[in-house]
Amino acid sequence: MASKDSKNTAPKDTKGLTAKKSDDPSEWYTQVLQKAELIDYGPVSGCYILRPAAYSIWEKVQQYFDQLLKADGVKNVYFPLLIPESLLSKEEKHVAGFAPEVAWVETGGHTKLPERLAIRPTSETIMYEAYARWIRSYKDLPLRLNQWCNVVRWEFKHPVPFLRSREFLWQEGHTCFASMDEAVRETEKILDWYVQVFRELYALPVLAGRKSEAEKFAGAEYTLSVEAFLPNGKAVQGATSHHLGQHFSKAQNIMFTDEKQQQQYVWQNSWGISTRSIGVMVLMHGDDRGLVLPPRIAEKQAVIVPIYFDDSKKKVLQEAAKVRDALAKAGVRVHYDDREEYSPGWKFNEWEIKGVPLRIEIGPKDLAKKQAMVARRDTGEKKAVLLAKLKEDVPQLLEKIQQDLYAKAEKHLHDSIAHVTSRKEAEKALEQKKLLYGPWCGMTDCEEEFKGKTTAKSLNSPLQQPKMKDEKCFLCGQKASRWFYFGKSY
Ligand code: 86X
Repeated sequence: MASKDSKNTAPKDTKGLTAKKSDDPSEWYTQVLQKAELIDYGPVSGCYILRPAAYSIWEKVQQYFDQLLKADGVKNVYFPLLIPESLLSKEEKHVAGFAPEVAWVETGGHTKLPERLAIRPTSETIMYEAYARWIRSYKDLPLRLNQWCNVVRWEFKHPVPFLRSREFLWQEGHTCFASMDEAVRETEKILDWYVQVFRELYALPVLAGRKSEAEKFAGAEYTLSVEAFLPNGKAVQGATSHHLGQHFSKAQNIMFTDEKQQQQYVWQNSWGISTRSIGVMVLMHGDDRGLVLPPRIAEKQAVIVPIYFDDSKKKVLQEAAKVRDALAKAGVRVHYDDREEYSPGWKFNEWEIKGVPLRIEIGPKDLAKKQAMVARRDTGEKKAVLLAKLKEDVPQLLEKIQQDLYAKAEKHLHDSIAHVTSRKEAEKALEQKKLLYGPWCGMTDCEEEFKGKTTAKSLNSPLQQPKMKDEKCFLCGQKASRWFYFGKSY
């Protein structure tokens, strides 16, 4: 009940986090996900329930990215979940290395199937089998399709919700072009869109660039990626955009007749972003009080908590409802928490754990001054705003929070980059949980050797970079070919 003494004395909090982000990050992460009601555990290890709070974030990503795709002429499709073993094995490099991760269906009811069926780990082979039949002439190109779906990869490393789950949601784009040039240009365009998703929605800065030979998708000519850098000193791949060259079109015979009546293999790309991105956002912005949501992906952007006593109840509830209506009209995703069975303090805690960007408190003293108290989730700052100004100030504040979260994360990223020119500097920087940036030879054995000793690997290499003069590889001292980011990674 909202009673006289409920205003400042929240009940001993049983909902709050008991782990600190800096002391025990993995316990903190587990608690945040559960207490913010993003995730619950399903009956199968590594397969998680995405509750409404998590799924709504994914829907925002879908909406935003889908719009970019549609405006650019990409069409959505849905291909079957089950892929016959013979089809999955069509492109050797595709399955090589991945085979231990494939989950299989072997029986239908009580009958053993004549051929095992893979639960899609990715859909290259099943889509390209159809592409080979659909594409006949240059007039059928480009063919640019995307699907939003789930995939299963039977990881054996211990599962982590969002970051390393056995089933996850993603979009996978699969495109075919008549020329290599068009395909190459598309890989960079898509990469840019992924940068935008991270920046504009998740308020996360990422490093965009090209993967090393060792870290690229084996079925690709080259792989572009965006990488985020987490507060725990680990990098994590956020999305990828591959140029597949003609590897798959040759393996699966995807050919077209060009304008000179010549038979040609198509040039292909594939690209994807997954629900892993939600985990990156949680880890990056969350704090000791719980989740911190960037306003653009928050289902509830502001929550109104009325504070009243018996004699002020009617008036407060009335005014709070008016504020809700005015904010909704101004385009704010506002929630009015008028539950009577919880105290204001209890509600404050709940919305804090759940990461709602703004809390608007309305009590009798505030109303007497024609104002409300507005508290920011990200900084804890609280200030009075005139009721009449809420409809302008709240949207502005939300935008400010979005920008500030990005700026804070960007500063962390910037401060975490160590420019290195020698192995000694590199090892020291890793101990300090830094990200390495240095001139590198690009050789796989050089990368492998360093990875064996430090577990750090190459992340990517910016597409635009300073001209190489006579730089030496920071690891082996041989001639360097490009500037690369290195770091410990998820
Ligand atoms: C690589 C490549 C690519 C479309 C993307 O990264 C974006 C969206 N696909 C995915 N990859 C596999 O090809 C793969 C294959 C098998 Cl058989 C597997 F079991 C796991 C895999 N994991 C990743």
